[in-house]
Amino acid sequence: MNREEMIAKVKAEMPERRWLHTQGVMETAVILANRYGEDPVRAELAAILHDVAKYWPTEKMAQIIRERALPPELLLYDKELWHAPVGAWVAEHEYGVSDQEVLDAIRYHTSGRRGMSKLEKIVCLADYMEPGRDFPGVSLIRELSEQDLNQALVAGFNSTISFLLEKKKRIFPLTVEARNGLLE
Ligand code: DGI
Ligand code: FE
Ligand code: FE
Repeated sequence: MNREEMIAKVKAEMPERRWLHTQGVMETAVILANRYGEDPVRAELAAILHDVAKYWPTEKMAQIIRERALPPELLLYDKELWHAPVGAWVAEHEYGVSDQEVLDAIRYHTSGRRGMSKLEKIVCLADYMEPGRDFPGVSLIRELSEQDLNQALVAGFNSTISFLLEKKKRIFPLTVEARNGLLE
């Protein structure tokens, strides 16, 4: 599947506002890849597909997690986490992506994990700070992203963790580990 076919198929999977967000993540991921010495083509590919499963019905995501042996503990945490590993599965099996690092950038774009690759960090950070994002702390994340990929990403996880604490939600352990790893 070429880039244009992929874009058309992804666009058809989501409402207009989510496609605008995806385009913002694509642009931002390319900028960050060029800034931090990563391949902009792979960063853009992961960005195109990162939210491909965002609008799948909950039950369909749960089914993929169970049947395709994705980490079952995901089912104990917020459903918002599920579209990332399911998206990686869709990218591989419905879009023919075979680059494991691109698939991992999709897989970990929401939760993060300890020892993230540069590509994973770029996609996760681009998702936090694309131009359409507006939440408390986003301007600090954008500022930090000019100088320090790790510190910018820590600021991103800080805002998610604060949000989850405020909502009295559970925190997926990989997010805590991702943040700890970046601070070591
Ligand atoms: O898919 P997007 O909206 O573009 O962004 P995302 O993939 O980063 O999803 C973020 C949502 O996931 C956000 O509303 C917080 C929620 N979430 C729930 N539990 C966790 C979590 N995010 C992280 N990083 N860790 C969690 O434990
Ligand atoms: Fe997402
Ligand atoms: Fe996103």
